[in-house]
Amino acid sequence: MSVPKTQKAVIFETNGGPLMYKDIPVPVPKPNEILINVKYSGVCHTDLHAWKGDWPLATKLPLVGGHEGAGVVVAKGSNVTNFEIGDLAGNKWLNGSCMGCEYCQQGAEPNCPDADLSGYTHDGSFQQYATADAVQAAKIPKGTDLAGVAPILCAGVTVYKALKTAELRPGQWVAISGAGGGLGSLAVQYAVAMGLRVLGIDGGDEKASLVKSLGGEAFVDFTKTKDVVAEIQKITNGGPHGVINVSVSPAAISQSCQYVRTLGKVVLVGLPADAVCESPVFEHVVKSIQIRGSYVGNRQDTAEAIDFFTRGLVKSPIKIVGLSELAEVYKLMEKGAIVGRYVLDTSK
Ligand code: 8ID
Ligand code: ZN
Ligand code: ZN
Repeated sequence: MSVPKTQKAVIFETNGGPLMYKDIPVPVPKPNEILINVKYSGVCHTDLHAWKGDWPLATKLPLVGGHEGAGVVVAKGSNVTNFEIGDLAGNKWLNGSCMGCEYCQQGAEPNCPDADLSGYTHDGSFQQYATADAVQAAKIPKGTDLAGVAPILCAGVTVYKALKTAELRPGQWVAISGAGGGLGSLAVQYAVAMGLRVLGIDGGDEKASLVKSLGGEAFVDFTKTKDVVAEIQKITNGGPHGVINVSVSPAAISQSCQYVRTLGKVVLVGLPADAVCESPVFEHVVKSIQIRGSYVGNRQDTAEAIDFFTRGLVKSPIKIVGLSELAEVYKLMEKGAIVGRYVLDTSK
């Protein structure tokens, strides 16, 4: 396969600075890396955090963002044995980890203190050709719809792992807070596929109908409901057994500790800047609730999450626009106005 010397990318030089759509050199894979010709890339809210630089972790600069890239392997380094040219592969958030620490050793590679992150510490998928560590790169089965699978590479893997972290049983209630966004719209479907009863929480009629169409049994509109806690507890007859927090609202996250059922589990996933999850100690103890963090997923979680997609159990509610339109996507995302997920076509 012939690989050009230059390519289109969206790159920024300072956090919050101009998002430049321009020609940059095609990166050369290191011995442990593959080069992916990215066809489509999802836009995760994490990419917006990275561009703004609002997390307590510095980004690489200049930076090409993006970590939901789906494409074709067009070159590989001399040590790579698990990918062939022509295979389908994906860039995901965890680009690489040390593989030697206590956490890597037990398969908790995302928790590695030396984790290398696509679109954060390593140039990501908002370019036509992106490198990826062959150990962590996602394997995508031949014939898979690349635009549809793109959001699975971060959003899908993350919510699937978060649902496993909640340790719920079929027939129990799970609330998805932020259900109409990128992670939320996939969380609703993974939860339904796992046999759970889903209550979605988000704002606006479009998000309500999306959540219902994806199998959500109930929806609470936080912009219209006077007492969100009481309403959720009424619908679920005492509160959901688990809550997956994928909103970017600190208030919504703290609120989930109030409406969760006795013995229930609150899972933290969304990462609003400078947020604190407040849980009143008395109720926390008497109800014996648990608060757990969940951070993307490992290679096995990735393979399982992709399998749900390729088997048709989960669909990606996507809108496809050109790579050059990333700045407009960020504007909509900042307002909470995105229903489902935006995916960038790198040829436009
Ligand atoms: O591994 C992880 N923990 C991980 C992986 C991937 C993404 C964490 N994240 C983080 C992102 O960095 C971001 O902080 O998850 C968060 C959500 O990412 P997203 O799904 O890509 O964002 P989105 O599409 O903008 O969806 C957010 C939704 O939250 C709703 C919005 O309306 C939107 O639909 N929301 C808000 I903002 N306030 C709400 C509230 N009070 C609310 N929903 C319910 N109640
Ligand atoms: Zn992400
Ligand atoms: Zn490690």
